[in-house]
Amino acid sequence: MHSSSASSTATTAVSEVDTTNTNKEEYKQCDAFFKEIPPHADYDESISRVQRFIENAGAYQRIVLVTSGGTLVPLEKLMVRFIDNFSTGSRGAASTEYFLAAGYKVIFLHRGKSIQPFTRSIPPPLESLEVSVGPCCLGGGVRVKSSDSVKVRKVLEKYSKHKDSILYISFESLGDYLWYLKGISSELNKRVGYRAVIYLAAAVSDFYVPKSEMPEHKIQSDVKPTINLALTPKMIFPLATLWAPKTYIVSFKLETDSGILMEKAEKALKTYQHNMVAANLLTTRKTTVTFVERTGKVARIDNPEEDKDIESLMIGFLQDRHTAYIQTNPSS
Ligand code: PAZ
Repeated sequence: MHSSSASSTATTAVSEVDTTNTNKEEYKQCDAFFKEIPPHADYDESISRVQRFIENAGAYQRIVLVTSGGTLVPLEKLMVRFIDNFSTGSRGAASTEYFLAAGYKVIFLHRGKSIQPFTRSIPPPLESLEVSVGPCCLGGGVRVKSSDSVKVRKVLEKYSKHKDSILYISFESLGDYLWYLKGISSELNKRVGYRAVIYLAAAVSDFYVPKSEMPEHKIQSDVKPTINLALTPKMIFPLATLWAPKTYIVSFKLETDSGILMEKAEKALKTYQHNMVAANLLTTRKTTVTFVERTGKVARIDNPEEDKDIESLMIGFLQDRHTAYIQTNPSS
């Protein structure tokens, strides 16, 4: 049986922070990053797709931007090598399915080859398909093996139900990702407002190689290379205060040391002023996630069975919190 629990306790409320002295510097750092790193060649076309998706969604529709997978950081302008991270995209892909089931439309901003909604649950084609005997016209050809057919059918049914409610936008690099985050969140703020959720499950690199430090050509191996990394500007602050202040923003905090996780989650809320942090540890991220809210409320979601999706419980919890948020913003 699927056992799970969500427990709530109140901690000290995360206090409001006066941003007047800090925001100029934070915004400036982001502007400098966007001046240095141009958007992807498909950026304008992708933002037009986002606009059409939102327009077609209807006036009262809730929409969530789910970010998923890891960002790549190029080491050379003509890139051969890059820095990457561990993220598989499993969290974002599973969450997308549960948001769809909860009635949200989803903009799925994902790393190109990361795990995808729906296909994540079916075996790869070379394992699940077989050649059937006889000529094609008499029913011969390729078919799903009987051992997989129930599973594949269920996924196909779910996919056809939701396929018009999901918009796929892919990224590879840190720069592509941050441009899309800014562009899509601004559209959501303008056109969807309080009914929009921004769910930041992607693992975003904290470091990058500035253009001025980046060699044009492949780094040669005859000398030991020196790579100068710069800190990626913290984008959640401008996201929450400038680009998309009406939206309900959930960021994720990943740590490997359990001793600092909650402290870091609370600090993130205080610094960035968004709505919720989902705190998780690398090794237990599929079984435990702790939500911390601006009000100071803490809710721990436990899912002892790793083969079940913890995201089902997470999205149920978030949907309730988002409903409460919409209700406290009467103009929505
Ligand atoms: O992508 P995945 O399912 O392998 O992992 C999910 C996760 C750990 C990347 C996500 O839950 C998360 O914590 N994202 C934010 C990571 C960060 O602190 O940058």
